[in-house]
Amino acid sequence: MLTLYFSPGACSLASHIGLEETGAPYEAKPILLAKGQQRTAEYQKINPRGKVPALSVDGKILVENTAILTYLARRFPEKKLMPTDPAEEARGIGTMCWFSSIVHPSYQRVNRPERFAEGEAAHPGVKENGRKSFWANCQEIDSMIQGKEWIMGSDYTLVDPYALVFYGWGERGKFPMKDLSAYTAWYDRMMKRPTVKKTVEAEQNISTS
Ligand SMILES: N[C@@H](CCC(=O)N[C@@H](CS)C(=O)NCC(=O)O)C(=O)O
Repeated sequence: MLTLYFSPGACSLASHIGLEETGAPYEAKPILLAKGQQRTAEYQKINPRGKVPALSVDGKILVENTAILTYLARRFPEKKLMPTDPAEEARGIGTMCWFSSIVHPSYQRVNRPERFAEGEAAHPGVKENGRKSFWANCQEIDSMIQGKEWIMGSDYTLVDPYALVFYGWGERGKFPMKDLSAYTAWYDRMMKRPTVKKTVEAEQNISTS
């Protein structure tokens, strides 16, 4: 049994879409970050770090989008969700590691500056640095996609749903995402995939208040 713990609009959207792409039956359990549900004793038993996503595979817990997406692609090889060539697969994993270690924290500095510096006086500077870095990262994603249909090239992979998270955050943070022509054309292609559209809409229909 596969059970995904996610929060609407959070980075867990990547794993949520990844699961949908497998076509396998799964249960999706919302953990509402806005309500602090990641800090409940019940969820701490799932992921003591209090983060989403977490994927329970018959009771074994996997965390981190990069690990979950790689697991899903390997568990369902017939779905061809990651390249089979080892070097190409490593290139995809490398891109996801960059998403997780650089791109995600750049947006976090915009959203949660208090996690990066003590004292309110320091927060505007942290936010400003986050905005500059996040925008530079979005521009890098845009250039990565230029001349290609999907992030890795001509084939859709599970690196794509991870990149969707940041396009959404960019829009939410009022960054001029439409100026990024390749990233925006790719976003439109993503939203035409029934699996992606269904998952995004399912998350949007969850009330977070
Ligand atoms: N690198 C992790 C990041 C996980 C993460 O930071 N998730 C955020 C949501 S985008 C979270 O659960 N935040 C809750 C909190 O920090 O209280 C991954 O890719 O899974």
